[in-house]
Amino acid sequence: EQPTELMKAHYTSRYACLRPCPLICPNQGLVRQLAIIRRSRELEGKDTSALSYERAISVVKAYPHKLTASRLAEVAKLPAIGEKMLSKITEYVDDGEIEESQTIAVSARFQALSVFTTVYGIGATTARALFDVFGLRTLSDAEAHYACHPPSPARAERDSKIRARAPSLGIREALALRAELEEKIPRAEVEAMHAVVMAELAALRPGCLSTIVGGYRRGKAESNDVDIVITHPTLRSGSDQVKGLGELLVNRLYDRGLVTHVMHLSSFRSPDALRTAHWDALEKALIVFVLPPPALRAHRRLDLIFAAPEAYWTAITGWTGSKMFERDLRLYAKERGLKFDSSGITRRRDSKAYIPRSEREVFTVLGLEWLEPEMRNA
Ligand code: DCP
Ligand code: MG
Repeated sequence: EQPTELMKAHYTSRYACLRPCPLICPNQGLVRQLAIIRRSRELEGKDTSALSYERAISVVKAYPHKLTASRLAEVAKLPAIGEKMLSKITEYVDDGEIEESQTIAVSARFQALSVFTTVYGIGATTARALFDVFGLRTLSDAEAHYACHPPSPARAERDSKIRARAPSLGIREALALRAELEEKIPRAEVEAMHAVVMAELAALRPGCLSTIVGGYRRGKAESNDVDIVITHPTLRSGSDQVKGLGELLVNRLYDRGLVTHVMHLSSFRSPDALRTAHWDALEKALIVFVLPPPALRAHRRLDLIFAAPEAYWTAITGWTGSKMFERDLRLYAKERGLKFDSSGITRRRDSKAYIPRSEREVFTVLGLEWLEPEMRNA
């Protein structure tokens, strides 16, 4: 892939939301090696270090040239590239690999923690407890463990509050579905899922608008889940209508056998609902979906986000990602006296709300140059 003029003009920017960043960059090998270290830091609960790696990776992804020894002096001056990061990058340029990445990748601990966290509901902290406290090493260890350890009362209590007929996805169910939920979803299937959901929604409420967001919108060939932002021109924000629509749709999908589990429904933030700080006031349904026959009916993770028309375009920008793009978008807005999240843009000093009527307007209000979703892979 040829780096674009746009990439060459902006790759030194401090904010990921200003750096055009393609899905595949000229330095994918380096990105892969740094990502192993980043993931290891995350699994070990070293969040500050993980974020340093994530920032550096994002800067490398936007770098428009193949990295060679003669370019290291320039790379040293890029944002987020400190001494330690530069020495890793130098190691890669010299040897074609990073020793620490190799050591981590083959370690039993990294492999076990990585596998444990592929189970929905098992985060880094739980994974470490399984490894350190219970001495578990494999998925069958985990299965045996959870067969005789019921979920915590707090978790069971939260699950019982979900306002849906479908059962929640406990650890045991997540373990049983793990192989399918781990499969990547090709674009054609993402589109088929979207079509089915919108047809069911149209039967409940004709005239809804929707956009498939997340990695699909950024051009990924395969996704881990499907994210869809939904609105209706007559929905009033602040009323219970948006909430009602999410609930109605999930229950209808469940009755038709298209939803098997509900992990989360509502805009209420439960402490362990998501593993990261990313949240907003929008109504969300995080569910497990299966296509109707004659499709293969593999279980897929599906996130539905419901927004009033005023919040539709910020919801689309906020859920298109990437995560790094979103993080810096919020920081960039803050720097300019604004507050961005998926539910809207407000001015900090007097809480004045801006109502963008397109995604381009979201960018204009924030003072950002337009970036195609395919270039938001920071
Ligand atoms: N998002 C975010 N922070 C989170 C979770 C989500 O900013 N912690 C936003 C940015 C993400 C989008 O929502 O791109 C969708 O999140 P996903 O976790 O579904 O990630 P992707 O869709 O980007 O990739 P994939 O689903 O293929 O893993
Ligand atoms: Mg996604």
